[in-house]
Amino acid sequence: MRRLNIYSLLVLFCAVLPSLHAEEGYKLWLRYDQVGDAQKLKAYSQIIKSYFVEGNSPTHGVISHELNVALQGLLGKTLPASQSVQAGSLLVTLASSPLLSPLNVGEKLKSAGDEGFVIFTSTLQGKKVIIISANKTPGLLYGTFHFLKLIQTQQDISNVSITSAPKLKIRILNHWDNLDRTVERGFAGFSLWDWHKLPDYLDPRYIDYARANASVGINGTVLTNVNANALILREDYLKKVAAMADLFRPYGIKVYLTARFSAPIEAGGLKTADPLDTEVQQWWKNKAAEIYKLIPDFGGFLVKANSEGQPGPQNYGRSHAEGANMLADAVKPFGGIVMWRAFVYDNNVPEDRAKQAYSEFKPLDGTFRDNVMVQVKNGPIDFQPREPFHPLFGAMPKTPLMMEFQITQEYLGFATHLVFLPSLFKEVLDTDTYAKDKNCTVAKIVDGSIDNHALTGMAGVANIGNDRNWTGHHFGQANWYGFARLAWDHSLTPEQIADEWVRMTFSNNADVVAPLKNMLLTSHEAVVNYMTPLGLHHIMGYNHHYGPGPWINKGRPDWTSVYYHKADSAGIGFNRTSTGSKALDQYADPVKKQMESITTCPEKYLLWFHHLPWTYKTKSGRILWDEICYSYNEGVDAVRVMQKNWNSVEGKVDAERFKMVKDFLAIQEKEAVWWRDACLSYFQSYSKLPIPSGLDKPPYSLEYYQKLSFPYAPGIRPQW
Ligand code: GCW
Repeated sequence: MRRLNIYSLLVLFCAVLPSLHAEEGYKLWLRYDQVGDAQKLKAYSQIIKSYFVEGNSPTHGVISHELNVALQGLLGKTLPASQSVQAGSLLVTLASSPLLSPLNVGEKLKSAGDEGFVIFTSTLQGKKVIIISANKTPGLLYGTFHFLKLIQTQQDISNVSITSAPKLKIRILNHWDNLDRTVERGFAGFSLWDWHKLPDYLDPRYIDYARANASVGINGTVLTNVNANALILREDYLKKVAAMADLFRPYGIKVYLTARFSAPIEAGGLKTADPLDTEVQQWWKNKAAEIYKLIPDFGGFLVKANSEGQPGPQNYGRSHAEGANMLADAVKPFGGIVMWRAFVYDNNVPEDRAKQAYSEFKPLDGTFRDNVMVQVKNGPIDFQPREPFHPLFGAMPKTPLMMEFQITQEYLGFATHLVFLPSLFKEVLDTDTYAKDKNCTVAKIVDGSIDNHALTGMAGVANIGNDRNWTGHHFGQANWYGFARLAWDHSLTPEQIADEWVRMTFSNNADVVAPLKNMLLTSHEAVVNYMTPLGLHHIMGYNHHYGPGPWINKGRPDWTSVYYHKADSAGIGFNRTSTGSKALDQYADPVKKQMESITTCPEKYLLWFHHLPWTYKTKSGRILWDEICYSYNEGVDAVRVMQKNWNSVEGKVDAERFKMVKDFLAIQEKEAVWWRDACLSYFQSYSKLPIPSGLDKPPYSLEYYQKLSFPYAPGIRPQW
């Protein structure tokens, strides 16, 4: 009996072993599981009988490989790769192919540029085929992945007609990865880049990284942290970078690096890094030439200068433009660009931190070289759960402004909270800046359509590490995916993105799609409510930014919480109106007017712009204090609904991912309660008002919450 038990356990263990391996989340949204719906499977198999990839560049090789793997998985059988047009061919070829001459494909691709594509059903040589075509090879790659997505999400492909082109030119990930493999604000393990073994050993994972990015149209990657190390510019490191660039090239991905402004001193032995010094200028020119010799398609530099202790042109009394232009001149002959960050603020400046980037950069509009983009974070403080849009959007018409979003959840619960960021991204992109007139949304500023810029882009601070599932939380993958989809097409809705991602990553089963979409689409509002409702911001733990810390009042004032919430016995909130810091002066008139008036200011931004008494009557009819209490509770409740939704898919998704997400949701629930209780305890010490009846009261004293400490919270360099 005993033996039998052990035996059956063993059999059971062996039976789950393969699926354990298969369900670790490594495959992201490229799972290519066989189409479950038998009718659809039959229809797909009747329509596509073989594939024909015409051309033989390395990218064509990538396409053939992907089609081979994907179609085999999705259709459950090997499709022949043919070299001629046949009935049921999936033909992948450039518009210039003589095969397509009868079809006038060029016309369809007129505004598709170098990366756009068409997918259409047609008749060629009397045979019914599906054609994926593009002006240039990258378009074929993107078209292929798009086509595969149609099957992954079980769309009808009996008569396809799709044209798609990216709205932005540069769609790039920013890795805040250090050379020692720690990742600043990274919560998914260590850096993927194994610098020690490069360039001799190329981890196959680099290819999977490139594939995943190509599948969603990412075409650039900044490998190194913006808090930069000049070592990356040394010859041996550049060779490592070149090895990665060689791997990424067939996937349409260019490599970029961060440039430490003081590199001429640290890496070049010069006495200064003054951008107007001719020796310094020459050093950068030589460095650029050296880089381009190794990496002919090197993308360029990303720079954080004179911000949070980083060196920059202001160390020499020069402006950001003078610094950026020096680097721009160095890479210009090779077609490179400079992405110069506008994330600057200085605690020696007595001005509201929210105003400083604008004050610094707006006067520089029109003084940057044409290969410089100014990279602006979505909001004026720092990737908070919710911020109004950054006032620089719309304020620098002569300069291409690049959007910087944070995909890694530095301020949104790290990797254990499920928060679907496309909701946050879209809220910002769709906001009207009124820069010229109405309908000048942030998206239209960024895509260059308002001010006629050809150089356009969007950067996402990556949430990727060497965890097997890449992003720590299985649902963190949706943020990588969603960022990329919006960088390609900012008109997509969070609902569309969630739908695609759920179907590809989990299941097309309606009983799974509906609850998972519900979780995703309610998650952003939930985190805002349980962390920083009604416009509150920057009240997290000090330095590591983990958990609540509204009491933080020591150190650099603009790194404390009290600087931002300004709670006192009279009320709470940061007055940024004309009677306060006047930050609203930095916005166009209609925005300013709307936010300035307490009756028209949306309540989601109330305490961002106004300081109000605890007894102020909010739109719900409740006093402000009560509204804060209810909002925190709504956040907690929403997490509990997410848990219910997730529990409903047990048995309908694989057990491994189910368990991990369930455990993470329990952490999220616990931490949402912690945020609520800690913040309400603290604010109550000022409001002196009771928690409304019916709502949970914090179980511990304020001192209890204040004493919690997390010396090893992840995301910053270990300090032991
Ligand atoms: O939000 C802050 C982070 C820093 C980061 C900085 C930046 C890379 O706390 O860790 O540094 O933003 O964006 O430069």
